[in-house]
Amino acid sequence: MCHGGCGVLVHVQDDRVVKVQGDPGSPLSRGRLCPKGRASLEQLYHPDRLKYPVKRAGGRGEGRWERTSWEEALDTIAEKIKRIREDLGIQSVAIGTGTGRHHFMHVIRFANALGTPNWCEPGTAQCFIPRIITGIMTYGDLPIVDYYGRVNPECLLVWGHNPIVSGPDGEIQFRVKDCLVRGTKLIVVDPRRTEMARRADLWLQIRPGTDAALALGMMQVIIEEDLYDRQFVEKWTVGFDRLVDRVAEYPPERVAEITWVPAETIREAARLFAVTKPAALEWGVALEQTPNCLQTVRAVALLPGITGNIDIPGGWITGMHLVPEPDVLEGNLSREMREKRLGAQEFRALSGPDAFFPSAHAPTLFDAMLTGEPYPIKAFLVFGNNALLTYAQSRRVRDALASLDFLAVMDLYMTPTAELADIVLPAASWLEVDQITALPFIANNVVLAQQKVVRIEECRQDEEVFVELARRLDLPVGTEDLTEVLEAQLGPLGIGLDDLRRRGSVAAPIRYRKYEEDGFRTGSGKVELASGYLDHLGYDPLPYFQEPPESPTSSPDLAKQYPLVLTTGGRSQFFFHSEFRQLASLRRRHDAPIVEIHPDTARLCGIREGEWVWIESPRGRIRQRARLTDGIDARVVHVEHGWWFPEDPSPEHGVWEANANLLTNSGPPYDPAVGTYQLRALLCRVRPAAEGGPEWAA
Ligand SMILES: Nc1nc2c(c(=O)[nH]1)N[C@H]1C(S)=C(S)[C@@H](COP(=O)(O)OP(=O)(O)OC[C@H]3O[C@@H](n4cnc5c(=O)[nH]c(N)nc54)[C@H](O)[C@@H]3O)O[C@H]1N2
Ligand SMILES: Nc1nc2c(c(=O)[nH]1)N[C@H]1C(S)=C(S)[C@@H](COP(=O)(O)OP(=O)(O)OC[C@H]3O[C@@H](n4cnc5c(=O)[nH]c(N)nc54)[C@H](O)[C@@H]3O)O[C@H]1N2
Ligand SMILES: [Mo]
Repeated sequence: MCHGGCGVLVHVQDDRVVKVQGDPGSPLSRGRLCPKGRASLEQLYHPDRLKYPVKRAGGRGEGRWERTSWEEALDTIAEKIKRIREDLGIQSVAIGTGTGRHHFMHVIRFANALGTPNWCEPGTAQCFIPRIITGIMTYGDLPIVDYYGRVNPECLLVWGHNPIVSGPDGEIQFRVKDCLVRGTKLIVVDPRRTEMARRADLWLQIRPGTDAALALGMMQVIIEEDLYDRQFVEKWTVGFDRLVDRVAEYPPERVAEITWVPAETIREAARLFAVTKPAALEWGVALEQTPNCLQTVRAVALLPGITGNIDIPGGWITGMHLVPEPDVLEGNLSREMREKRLGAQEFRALSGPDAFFPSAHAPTLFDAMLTGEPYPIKAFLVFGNNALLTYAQSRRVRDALASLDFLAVMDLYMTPTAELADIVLPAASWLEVDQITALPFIANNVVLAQQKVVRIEECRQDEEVFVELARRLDLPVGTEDLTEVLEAQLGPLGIGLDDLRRRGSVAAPIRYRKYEEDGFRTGSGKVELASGYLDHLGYDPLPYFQEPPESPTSSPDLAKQYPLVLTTGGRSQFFFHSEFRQLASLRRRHDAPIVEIHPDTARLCGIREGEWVWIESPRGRIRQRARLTDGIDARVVHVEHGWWFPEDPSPEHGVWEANANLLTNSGPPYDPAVGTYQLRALLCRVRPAAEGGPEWAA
């Protein structure tokens, strides 16, 4: 139901799942489950699930639907694609998806098979991909924390991340908790006092959006005080001298002014991280949601490098890569099409022909829907994304989707996004799909099998739809059954899908210091403190700090009207983005969207605990319920993302009430290399909502 990784035992009686429990034999979770996992049956059999395909019966977004057959639905979609392909070219058909669910790589595979360069996801410029490409350009691979060997990390640097709630990317929360129990020293960089921050030896309460300055400042201390790993740096890195010059611009006193973290705390954190061995970096999505995304991620990424913690037991290691990703049929996309990808010319590390993991730039794509420039986008096929909730500036997204000739959405529920579609397809949930998943993501140290145990009504898994469409369109590739693709992935393991299912999972012992045999898989064969890849693409090869474009410092006039710094999206244990608001057991535990405000600020604004509050930014306003806490800086406000109210009337389902992305900004400036827009580090103001909460909350 999330990024996965917890092994379960599924009990079936008379074709019905009656119980889902943690599997004590699971190599990652060892029998434990989070509240979402325990709500699996509620999700599987929820009465509001979409059960068969429907087509629009009234005007777009009127909420009137008519049942249709899979045959008719797929024929209609194939016909639309054919028509647009003939009239305008296949690049005018775009494919959308959400974060790494089972079908993620298959969406890319399908887009490449179709021949369109325009697939997108709310995360590519805002989540994980910047960390992956930074890992590749710097270390030749994405490093992860070594929770898997005999040596426990002695120090964890947890940055913009709350893994014991979010457990993302297959680094599940239980592993992090187990690690902490063994007495690991903890440094947490977070504007909020999370559970991790509470447990920390050092908590650096940073001003949102200033992380690059802090990382550069910590490196300045480590280098100046000679605490870096001289031997490793000399033998295995390039660009150290240039890094020394760069960090000289960031002495702790200057960094303290930028970040609000006291200079002495910066020094302490730098020392603790540098002298404790082995140490590792546990970094999160908060680094990736401002227009200085890539250089922020790069700055933080270099800390384990200069301290010699790369690929050592208990350190920051590269993975075993037991199985490859599914073949995404990249060869099917011509150079010409790659150049045409929306964003390719400007955001060369996100969308360009030389990008490691190319996708379209979402704001450019929505603009093309609205304006027809640089060329029209006429159809959007969305597989698992509630776009009105997870892209910035939701009203603009709504306008873009409403302007399309054709919108198809595949989902588990009739979401506010699906309500705008011409055709809605019923998706299978996790107990209804076949897949293999290798975790943690990218590292692929453990391979797990997941198998379809039941089938609900006419729900199908997304991959089946891609194959059906590829066949209807007579595509030259991408027409094989899913099983064939999965078997091909298992090739290197020398076992078949049935074997893997019998075993449940396969793991391999970790090998360390792999670079001693064949070097780092970067252009230079070394750790690139100065990046040759960024240099080649025309970007600064060394990390730097840039003030967020909307902040008390960079937009002081605006700050007079919106004096508070806004950040969004810290995760809740009970939801996954916009999902699960229907599930009673989870909703009971977290019934309303929560805005966190410092008690002093609340007093100034006349806000009381538990009261409904308007949060306003230059782009819009929303209502959430106040939680007063001195765990947040008095100058900062945090709102939750993903809130809609399935119980509210169709077709809007309360999407304009509490949705954080009415406040965020999808406009420029963007990160020059990866096109990131502003989901965090914005400005806002708060005041009590005299009218109370939205209707449902009454
Ligand atoms: N339960 C649950 N789990 C999830 C998800 C979910 O929705 N629900 N989503 C999944 C996905 S796709 C992702 S990407 C991951 C994300 O999971 P994480 O990487 O853990 O990210 P968040 O919880 O969004 O934010 C982490 C912390 O960043 C802090 N923060 C906010 N702004 C800043 C800033 O400017 N600088 C710093 N240093 N910190 C800041 C927040 O206070 C928060 O505590 O979680 C995944 N797992
Ligand atoms: N303001 C703000 N916005 C954010 C973030 C933030 O921190 N702040 N975080 C961002 C991040 S990191 C990410 S990754 C994105 C995530 O964005 P998304 O992954 O797009 O998340 P959702 O909007 O919840 O959309 C997922 C939809 O897919 C459906 N679904 C679930 N499983 C399946 C399936 O197997 N098949 C199909 N077809 N549908 C399925 C769900 O019912 C849901 O409607 O959000 C981003 N948006
Ligand atoms: Mo994400």
